[in-house]
Amino acid sequence: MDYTKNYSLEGKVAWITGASYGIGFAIAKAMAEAGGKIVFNDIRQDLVDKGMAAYEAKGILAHGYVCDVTDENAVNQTVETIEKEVGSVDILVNNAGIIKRIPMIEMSAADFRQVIDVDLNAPFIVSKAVIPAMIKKGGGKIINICSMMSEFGRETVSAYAAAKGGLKMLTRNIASEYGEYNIQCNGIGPGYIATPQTAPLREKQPDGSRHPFDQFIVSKTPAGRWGEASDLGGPAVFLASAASDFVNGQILYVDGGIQAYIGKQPS
Ligand code: NAP
Ligand code: GCO
Repeated sequence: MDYTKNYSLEGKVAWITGASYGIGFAIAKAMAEAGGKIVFNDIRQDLVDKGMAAYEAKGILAHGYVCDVTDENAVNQTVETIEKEVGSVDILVNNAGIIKRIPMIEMSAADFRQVIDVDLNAPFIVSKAVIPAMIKKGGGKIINICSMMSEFGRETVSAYAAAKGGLKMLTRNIASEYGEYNIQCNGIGPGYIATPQTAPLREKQPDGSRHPFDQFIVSKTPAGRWGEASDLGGPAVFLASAASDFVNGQILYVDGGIQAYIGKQPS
């Protein structure tokens, strides 16, 4: 028996939210290569078009929809459209997310709420929209993109850490409430990944030196590098496949070992 078949997503409909680029795009690409039918969304048509072109360039026939994941009506409408045009969602990856790096006492309540809305409320809204069809179908997979900030805090990311900490517990609660319907809900906790979201932390300094935060992360990571979005593809395919049918409520950290390491002593 070819055990790799347990990792196949052949014929499964996978919706990766906010996946025109970045981590979502890399996860979608890996799932496509594992046989999945890829669905993604973004908040504007031009970004969906850009995403469609990017998927096409990789030889992937993706289905793209304009949808703001914080808008429950838009999400419910999109689920109906996906079901008509592609099929009911077998795999949901709650990937769409934002961050605002502002010292807490300088952050407006509106900014705090916006981060919570996208990073925590939206995974609730989208999961709630797809679970009924998963139950009817006999099961499904939900993967929430958490963060190291599901476990740690740091200066300026109070809203993001609160959201990602909450997303860890939402993951565990969906696993608890819907496991009996053969729905597995797990999280992926990426370490520091080189995407547009972290670009400000890697900007070259005026004197051409590396950003202090860039140097900090590399010194704290045994792998000695930032993660690439493609590093998340394998873990995502595993959690989306039959190979993980008895894995539920777990957060799989894909961080190059940063959480295991005290950090390289300064030379
Ligand atoms: P990114 O490059 O900023 O991409 C985020 C994606 O989410 C974009 O496509 C964005 O679309 C979309 N999005 C934002 N708000 C949305 C909304 N309301 N509705 C629909 N789509 C929306 O971020 P990334 O680095 O790929 O991160 C993806 C996920 O991984 C996020 O949840 C992030 O918190 C998490 N994460 C990232 C890292 C890292 O180091 N990069 C580490 C741990 C976790 P627009 O272009 O339209 O804004
Ligand atoms: C930051 C970074 C992190 C990463 C990621 C780490 O400002 O600290 O953006 O939050 O995005 O979440 O796992």
